[in-house]
Amino acid sequence: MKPHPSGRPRGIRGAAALGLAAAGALLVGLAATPSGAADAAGPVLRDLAQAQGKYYGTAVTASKLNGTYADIAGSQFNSITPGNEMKWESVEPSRGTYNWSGADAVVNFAQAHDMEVRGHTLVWHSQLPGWLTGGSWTADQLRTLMTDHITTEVGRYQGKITHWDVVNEPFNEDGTFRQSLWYTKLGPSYIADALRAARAADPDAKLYLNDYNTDGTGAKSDGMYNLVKSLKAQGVPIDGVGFQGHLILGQVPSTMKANLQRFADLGVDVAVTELDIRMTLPATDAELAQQKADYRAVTDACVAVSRCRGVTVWGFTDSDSWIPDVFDGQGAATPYDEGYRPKPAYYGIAESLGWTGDGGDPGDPDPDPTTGCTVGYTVTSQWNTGFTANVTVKNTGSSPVNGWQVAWAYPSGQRVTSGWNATVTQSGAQVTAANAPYNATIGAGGSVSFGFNGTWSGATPRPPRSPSTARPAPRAERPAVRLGGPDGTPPRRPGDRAWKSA
Ligand code: 9MR
Repeated sequence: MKPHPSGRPRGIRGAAALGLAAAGALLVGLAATPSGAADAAGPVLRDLAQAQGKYYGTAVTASKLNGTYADIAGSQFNSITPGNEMKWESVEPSRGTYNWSGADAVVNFAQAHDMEVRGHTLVWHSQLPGWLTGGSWTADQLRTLMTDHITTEVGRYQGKITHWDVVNEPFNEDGTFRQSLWYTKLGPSYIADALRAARAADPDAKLYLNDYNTDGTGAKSDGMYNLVKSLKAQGVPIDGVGFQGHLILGQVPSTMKANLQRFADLGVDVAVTELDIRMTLPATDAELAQQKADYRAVTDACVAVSRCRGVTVWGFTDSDSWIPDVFDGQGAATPYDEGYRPKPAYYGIAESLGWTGDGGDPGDPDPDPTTGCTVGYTVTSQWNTGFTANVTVKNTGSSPVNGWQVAWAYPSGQRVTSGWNATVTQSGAQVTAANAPYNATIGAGGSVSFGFNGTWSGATPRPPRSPSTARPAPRAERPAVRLGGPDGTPPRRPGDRAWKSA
């Protein structure tokens, strides 16, 4: 079994969790949900990043934060950025009328999953409400509107947002200031004013400037560098610089690490804030392999710079990426495909963060990202002190599985006495069923069944949570199944379903 970085398989962490984990040389993560598949056998980016003293983050769409999308966001990432929900047009579509629903949803999700939040973004030239861009304001009025907006939004989330992108994309490609609404009316001082207002509203949040095409050295990066240097010299509160990282396949700037380091040397933190790496569709194996190398190179740059706080991908799945809408014929820019299967890029990130398993290269035996399973558990007969159960495991992935395990907990004293068609063992509450030699292989779409006898008696309280779930468990680790309905006992009537996939 492939150990979780912490030394335990994640699939069996929850007290009543039933997960499938791989066994033998061919390690295939099977679980009741596709995200569990990645969890059971593969790397966990947030844990790997944390071990490096970094975070790994993702941008999300608040309205999609349920099901598998939420499972992956909450289990793989420990920082979150709302893709659009904190932008001015989202939070104040008409003057004085606020809508915090999307922003609140992201912050609440983050708190429930022990994630940092990158607030994005307070002062930008884009996605501003029409009432603001269409108004005719004096410089004083506009400055007050800007600082009031910052005070309101940063104040609302005070203490809940780790990093704010206070000013977004202030530069032209040649390193001069962008002629935005803000710059043309207020001049460059709008940046210092914005930072001061943000500091006053939340003294603990780290305040960032953020831009694209500043990832490597060059004129635009020089513009940002000179600005940060001058803000620091004036004592303006600036804590960090975000490098968006909207990159093209095969074009990670060779100067990226040196560029991050020179900003760090100015005395600010740095972060890669919106990483995606686009390619011409359809994606070929060679392109996906290059993308893996590219994701690895960007993550390597962050790992190598101690003041790099972390990396955020701009959407973790190709189904939630802005690229196809904006770049004709381009896409496949994120680490998961549209079906939420990890791509080679995901393994490139993991390897950069110290993971040493196999994955994502041609010829790697595992983990085939197109794995998944359903598990059915039925008590076929039951009497005063005993029961017989049957378990069916179906491989819903597109590749055969060679070697499997099913693991679950019996929290209320049930004991397995003998099994067939699998080696069923129990240690305390934990039960593990491993394939027999003759049913190790489950073809794509195929199933195997095994059974066992067990004993039970006495009270049957609801399964407790494992103490190891002190931080809120990602959904994929929560009980995928429930034993015998709400009280955790095998069902009373022969033939009842003891549990079903969540
Ligand atoms: O991902 C965002 C997309 O859904 C919006 O349509 C778009 C509008 O400009 O903004 C996208 O996010 C941008 C981010 O806020 C700032 N950097 C560039 C990102 C991609 O456009």
